[in-house]
Amino acid sequence: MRIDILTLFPGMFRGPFDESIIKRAVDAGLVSINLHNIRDWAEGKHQVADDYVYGGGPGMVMKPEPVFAAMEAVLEMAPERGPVVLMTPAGRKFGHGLTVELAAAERLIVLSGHYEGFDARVHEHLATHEVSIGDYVLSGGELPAMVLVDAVVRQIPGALGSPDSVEEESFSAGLLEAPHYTRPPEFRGWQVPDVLLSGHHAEVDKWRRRQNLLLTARRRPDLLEGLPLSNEEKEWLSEQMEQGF
Ligand code: 6GU
Repeated sequence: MRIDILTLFPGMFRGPFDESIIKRAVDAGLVSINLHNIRDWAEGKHQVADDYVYGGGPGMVMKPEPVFAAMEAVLEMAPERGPVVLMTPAGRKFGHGLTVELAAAERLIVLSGHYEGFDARVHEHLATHEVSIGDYVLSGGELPAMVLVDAVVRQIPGALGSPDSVEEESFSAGLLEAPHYTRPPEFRGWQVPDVLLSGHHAEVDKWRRRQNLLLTARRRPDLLEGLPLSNEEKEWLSEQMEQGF
């Protein structure tokens, strides 16, 4: 997969992308991540990329010309085509479904705005998707772009150490994930649950599944709607709920 990111602040991405799973996926040749500074396509001695808002109001907006020029140049850099995702707090809320959709693409282009965002013509004529990462305002689309790219890259087959890891992760099963423990078996008097030390894989799986159900019912009951639970699980869960969890 080829990922291109258009931003005024390519330096912000370097730390997060040079560590851990993203770095491993890049080093393994599973994905290439290409950062492009929109300012490189801005004209004039000062390469100005932003301007005042028509009609008045606070803040600055990113001018269309450098963004369109950057996009056209970046498209020419490789033959593949794919989604163009514009990060904006007014976008559709990012979630697992879109992560999987984007991870299936051969190419992904991400537009990260700053200031008050992009001129509306960028939204209308360059973006295929407008995406927000949640109901809070950030200073720019850079951190959201990193969030999106991280979520997408870990879905690429082979990006995680173990092939089971993606499948096992909470949102793939639609549930929040059970707590994990490591050694020692007792720490400051707090015990690791016996079942995890037992070596009975079937029992461990059952315990984890039930912990997942319980945690989800407590914290995110909305996620349980429409999930295929067995009758046994439904009964067990309603028992727990009757006992006030
Ligand atoms: Cl995508 N951009 C900005 N600036 N703020 C956000 C966001 C995006 N998603 C949540 N807050």
